[in-house]
Amino acid sequence: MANRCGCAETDSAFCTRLQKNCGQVSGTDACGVARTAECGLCAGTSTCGATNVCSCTPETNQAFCTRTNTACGSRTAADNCGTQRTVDCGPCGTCAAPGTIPPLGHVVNGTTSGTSTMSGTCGGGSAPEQVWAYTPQTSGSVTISSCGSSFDTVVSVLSNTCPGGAQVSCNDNTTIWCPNGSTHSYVTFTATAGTTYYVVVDGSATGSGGYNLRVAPPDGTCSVPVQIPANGGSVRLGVNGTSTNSGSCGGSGADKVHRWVAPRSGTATVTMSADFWPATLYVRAGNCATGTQLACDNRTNQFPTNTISFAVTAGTEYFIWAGLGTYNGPVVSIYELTVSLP
Ligand SMILES: [Ca+2]
Ligand SMILES: [Ca+2]
Repeated sequence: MANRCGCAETDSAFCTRLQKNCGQVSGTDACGVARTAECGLCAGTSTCGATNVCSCTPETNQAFCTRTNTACGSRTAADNCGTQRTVDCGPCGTCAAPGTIPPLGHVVNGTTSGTSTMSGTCGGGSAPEQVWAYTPQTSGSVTISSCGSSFDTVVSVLSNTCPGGAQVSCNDNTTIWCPNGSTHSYVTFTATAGTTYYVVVDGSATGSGGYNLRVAPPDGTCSVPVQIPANGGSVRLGVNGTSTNSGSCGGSGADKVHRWVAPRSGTATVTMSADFWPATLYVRAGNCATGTQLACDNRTNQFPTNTISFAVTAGTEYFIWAGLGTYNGPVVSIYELTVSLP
């Protein structure tokens, strides 16, 4: 405290004048007297440095991502010191942040880069990978093909846990036909509905790059047809295997069946866009396999769109068959089917 007549300086003013804001500070006060003052504690996450100034040490990027619950990708938020930061929280497509394959499959795309963190028993130890989670809604056979990818892929599948889950399938190269070569991968396994499978897209040797996965789900049989909502709309699937039904205009190849209950009477229209040809689309009423066929359209042109229109009665079940005109076998083809209401 000041002890000179006409001169006084509080500890607070002393600290402020010396531009200190924490800890014990010694100096000469405004009255010319040597003194030591307590300049206070630092707030929040900042700490008192050697110069008696509070400062905040910015958290690491990893700590930032963890604190902001960001598993992957770019995130902009205030860091622990209150400063806005944009942080790359790492690639999506890891065990911790896998991509999601829809239950009905179809096609997903990605690009691998960086360094290897995991591998399958059939390869991938030196190549980067990406992970996709797939939880089928139906038990049965699943097929996944990387045909169309830009590099020599290795694909493995783990069940339940990633990393470390039991490997249910692993393939580097297959002789199954693919238009762009023989280094694509092809896995097939028997899935249990509701179980999550982790599909790891890896590379042979150090291979990496753009890839796609074509996924054929178990759904689409008479016992488990693909359900179309009452209000119609689109579904996208992969299809392979062996024909289970055919229409009057064609359809001796692999197929899928969809069940739809018409919400009102009138004329419904169904279209199918396919990456295969010939392609066949037909509909049966009442019974999946043996019901009366109401319409049938077979297309032989490349990348066709099939269309059928037929009279429907409110409350009646319709079984819409989509499939390959002639091909039976393992290659995964894809299509999109759209049901339009009367
Ligand atoms: Ca790898
Ligand atoms: Ca391969």
